[in-house]
Amino acid sequence: MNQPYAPLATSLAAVPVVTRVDTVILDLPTIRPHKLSVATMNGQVLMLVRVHCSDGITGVGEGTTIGGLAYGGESPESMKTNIDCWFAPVMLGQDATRVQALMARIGRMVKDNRFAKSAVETALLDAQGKRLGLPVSELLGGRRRDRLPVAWTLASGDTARDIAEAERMLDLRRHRVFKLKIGARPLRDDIAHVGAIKAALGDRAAVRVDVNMAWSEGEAAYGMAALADAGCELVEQPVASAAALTRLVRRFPVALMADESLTGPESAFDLARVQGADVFAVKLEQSGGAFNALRVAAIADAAGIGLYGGTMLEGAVGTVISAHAFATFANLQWGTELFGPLLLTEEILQTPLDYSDFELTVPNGPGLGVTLDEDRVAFFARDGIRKTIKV
Ligand code: MUC
Ligand code: MG
Repeated sequence: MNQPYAPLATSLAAVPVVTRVDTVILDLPTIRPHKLSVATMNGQVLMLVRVHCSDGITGVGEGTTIGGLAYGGESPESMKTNIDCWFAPVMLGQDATRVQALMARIGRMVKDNRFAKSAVETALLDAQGKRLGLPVSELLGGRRRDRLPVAWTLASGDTARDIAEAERMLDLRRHRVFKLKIGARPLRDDIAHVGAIKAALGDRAAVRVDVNMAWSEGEAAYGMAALADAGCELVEQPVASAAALTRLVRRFPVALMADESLTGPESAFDLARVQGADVFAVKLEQSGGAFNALRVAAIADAAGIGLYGGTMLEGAVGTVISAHAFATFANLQWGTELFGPLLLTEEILQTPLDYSDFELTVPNGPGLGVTLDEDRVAFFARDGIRKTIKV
């Protein structure tokens, strides 16, 4: 007689469980100082988490922030501590194949900590994809595209240097959409900076700005009008308050994008309900992981809000999980900014990601489809080999 299901005892015995959770912090230099209104970054700190399973499979995930605690309530160090002390005990011995069930279990025991949750979920998805022989994008519903357009951020703080950098990116055919970080200088200086860059690049490139919440509502009203005149096509999070975003949207002939206001499906729903933005910058870490990012995208779609694939300046692992998620989005009208690994001087993958013809190729192998170069990881680990050599 056909037995459609294996007896319970056999299937339970075969279930791979989480056996160990390791974390490590890497310190990597950036190619140049990266100046935002909230912080100047001279390097990036990556928190890598590895989830080891009883079937011998290990998945990897990553957490980063921007300028330590300058952008939000989590730091790479807080992610490491909280995963070591509070996530790991909740995960050990649990079924590693039920990623959403295990994330729900973690959610019951651990409040907030969206970035750390995103890193752990990434590692579980990587492991499950490897187990099934499928790219993570297939576990997230199935990819709709293999290549993603990638914008570059000009943030050297110097107009001439930014123009030269943009010209180099155009020559290399790496980027033709440029996001300018503004908000740290007087408003008129910022407008002149944007206008000079747009005038130099002309129709060869699109120019957008990110104010990272630095402006008051009044400054934003003046700034958005002037930026539209300067040929800027999109303004990202000019003010902190979601209510102020709602009052600014569609008053000027320039798209308004929400970033920091989006902290997951609930805030996305609140903003969508009042049509508070033209575009959502979806970030996996800000959303609390890939599944939540898909929920944010579905809310935007339902509300007629455009989508953009954002970054927390992640390294390779965080960039690739974002790429897998964005590859499944029904709409991605504004492309992505998944350039994080290109801002770092060091490669930590065995095979670097493919950035070519203005796009990033979404890896196709099982899981995330990337392999860490363990020697490089050991070298750049905090208190690791590099530190030992220096001392
Ligand atoms: C942000 O606020 O969007 C994305 C690109 C970049 O340079 O900084 C980030 C953060
Ligand atoms: Mg932003």
